[in-house]
Amino acid sequence: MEKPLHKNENIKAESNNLRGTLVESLNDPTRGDISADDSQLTKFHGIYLQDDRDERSERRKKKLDKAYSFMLRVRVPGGITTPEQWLQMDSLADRYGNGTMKLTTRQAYQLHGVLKHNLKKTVQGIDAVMMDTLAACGDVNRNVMCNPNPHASEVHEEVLQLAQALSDHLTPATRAYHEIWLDEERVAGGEEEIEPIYGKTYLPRKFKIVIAVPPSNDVDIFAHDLGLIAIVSNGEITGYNITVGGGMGMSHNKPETHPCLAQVLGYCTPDQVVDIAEKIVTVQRDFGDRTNRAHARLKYTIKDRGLDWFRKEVESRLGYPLDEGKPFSFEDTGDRYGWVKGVDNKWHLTLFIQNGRIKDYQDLPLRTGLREIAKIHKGDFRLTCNQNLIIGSISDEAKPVIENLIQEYGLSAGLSSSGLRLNSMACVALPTCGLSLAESERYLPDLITELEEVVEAAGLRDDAIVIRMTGCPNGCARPYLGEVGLVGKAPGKYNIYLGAGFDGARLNRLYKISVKSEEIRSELEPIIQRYAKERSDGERFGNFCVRTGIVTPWQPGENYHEPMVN
Ligand code: SRM
Ligand code: SF4
Repeated sequence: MEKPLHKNENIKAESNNLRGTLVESLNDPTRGDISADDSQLTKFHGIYLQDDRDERSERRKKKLDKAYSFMLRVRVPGGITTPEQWLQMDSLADRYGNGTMKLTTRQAYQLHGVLKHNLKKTVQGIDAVMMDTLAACGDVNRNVMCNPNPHASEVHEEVLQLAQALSDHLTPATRAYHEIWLDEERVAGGEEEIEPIYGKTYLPRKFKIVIAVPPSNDVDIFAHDLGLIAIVSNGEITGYNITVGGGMGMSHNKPETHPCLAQVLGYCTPDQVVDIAEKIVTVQRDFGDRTNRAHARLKYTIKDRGLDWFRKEVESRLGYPLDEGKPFSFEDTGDRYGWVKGVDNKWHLTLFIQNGRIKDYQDLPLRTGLREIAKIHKGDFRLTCNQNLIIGSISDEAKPVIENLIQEYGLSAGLSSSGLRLNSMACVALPTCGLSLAESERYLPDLITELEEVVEAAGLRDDAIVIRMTGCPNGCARPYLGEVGLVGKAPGKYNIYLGAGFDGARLNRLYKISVKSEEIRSELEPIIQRYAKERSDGERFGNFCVRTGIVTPWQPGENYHEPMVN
């Protein structure tokens, strides 16, 4: 018997291309939330219904509704924004949000804490500076990521343009967003609106595209549904390797769910990329599992049917075969910090932003300092794939002025952090994320402070070790590609994963289950000490853990949820 479709499929099919009853829900002044069905649809508009989980139990006791508010995610292909856009996001965060901005692991902005009656004004504010939240979430192609340094070389500039082209091509065609949020008039005449690529039920699940320029793998190409690796010869892009089927998300103790590394599907020329991406999206549209959302990502479509089947299906839609993938190699997944001059003869400064949270901290007026820079800056603000920020395109004359502001507000202090901190990422988790099982963003900085005592004592202060934490197994900070991955299991408890490749090409492996926060240090300390003493020349922490058998690399087919028994 055929399995029934997941209920979200009907919500999409009956939504009239993402309209649903959103207008009614938004206009209902008696409640701070929206209907359950509409809350699935707002995701396609980049908007999530959330509640303040810090307040949940107190409000429950008082028999009050949850403290509802919304998160808005702004799509920024390639992460490049203007100072005007930065200032607007900063101002919207105060006017309608919780006074902070979050730079995400996928080069986007997020605002949290927006009340229902302020949603429309917030979207309109974002639109006023030529940005949008459409398709930042939902079962469609999301923000397209690429290296945020278009001025590192002409190749990087070309890659940014491709990211924008892919993003434009795969944006849903529906006018629902413009009607609902921007008051665009519905076209009269009853002509049916067509979604040429997605159709009425869009994709079975979210879809993510990135482009990498080796040797940097800052986009974490193997974590994404579709990746493109620029193949460069004599300073020019000759084509791209196409990777498919990466993904991080899983559920604890469900062996049928697990992260997957993307695999190389083939190679194509630059002019073929957009069409190939469309064909790959349509294969997933037609064959992805619409009965079970925990099994609906492209990684499972490929796992179930095989890469060869997938290639044939894509090729038959293209009408030509794909060439074989070309050799490539990556070095790291991190950002390059500090000042650098680009081929455009301008200066670019990469700042460390702890977990991407822009706010004024007690000892660091980060948000104020960046606002002051945005007021006078003539270049750009670029969001990296690691939750950091580049103040880009600064002229020789402007550099000392920007540098003065950086010093005045202490914005470069973070750059002298330990190698562990500079290579850390944490997802949002509590209090806004409805799925989190444990703290992440609010806890990782303190854990790193503890671990810094260990790395400093071991003489490893400046060694880059990639550490990533999430509050649940969904993998929003790509923790399964961390040399140290910490994944929330329950309040104050984390699974520890070890041994991912520094180049982002090998997943880590479960090392210990449900370790209490106060015991994480003692679990990691002996391994870090051993690493300091026994590592070979230039050996990375993750590679060391694998070479010495602290963990063995996970192989597809093995249960990712079982720890290695030593
Ligand atoms: Fe994520 C769901 C935050 C990158 C895998 N993610 C969520 C939600 C929306 C929770 C929800 O569904 O109610 C989180 C909102 C928290 C909040 O309060 O803001 C959330 N994800 C984030 C961000 C903001 C984390 C961050 O701290 O930066 C990232 C936003 C990226 C963006 O700008 O688009 C973010 N999420 C990721 C990544 C990393 C990536 O894509 O490179 C992943 C793993 C890669 C992947 O997709 O496989 C990721 N998020 C998930 C999943 C698991 C998907 C799966 O296939 O199982 C969920 C849950 C879901 O979709 O059901 C999820
Ligand atoms: Fe929330 Fe889990 Fe994603 Fe963290 S990993 S933001 S806890 S869904």
